[in-house]
Amino acid sequence: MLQRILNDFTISFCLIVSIFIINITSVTAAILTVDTLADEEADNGKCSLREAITNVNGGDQSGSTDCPAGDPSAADTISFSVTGTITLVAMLPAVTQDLTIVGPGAASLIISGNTANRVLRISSGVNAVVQNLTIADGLVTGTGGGGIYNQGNLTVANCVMINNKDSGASGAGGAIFNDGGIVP
Ligand SMILES: [Ca+2]
Repeated sequence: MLQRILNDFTISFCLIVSIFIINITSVTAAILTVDTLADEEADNGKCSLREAITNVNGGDQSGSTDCPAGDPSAADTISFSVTGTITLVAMLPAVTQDLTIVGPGAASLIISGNTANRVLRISSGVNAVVQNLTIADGLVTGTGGGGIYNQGNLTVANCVMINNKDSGASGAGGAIFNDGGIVP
């Protein structure tokens, strides 16, 4: 009788462990935490926003080993452990894989195009979410979308868009230019 109880207990315990492992392994999306305000691609132990986006796009660490690898089979998340302003030295890489970029709050994190660069571009077919941050000082000349150029399925939530411009003759979509994409 005691042996029977022990056997039953062992089987139950194994089932619980198995379910736990299955739950752990089914969560595959990567979370990449940006821990520097610098717009850099140096192998310096700091994960920049530029490096993180490249890793998400590649589903690997092609941007930098300073950031975790992107997951090629799931929608990844980029978050921030820093507050302040990221001043871009060039347009960020176009986002080509499903991605959520979530800041610590629109008053706490600004991504600035430095009145010289577009800030974000979302490629066709990509589901992108941008939330809790400010996109400022994006600039293009005639191509639209100084802040964000969207060809995908873009959700913008709790963001501030400020001083983003298209200085071209048409001047279309200074903050967000929607080129065949969807902005719900
Ligand atoms: Ca780095």
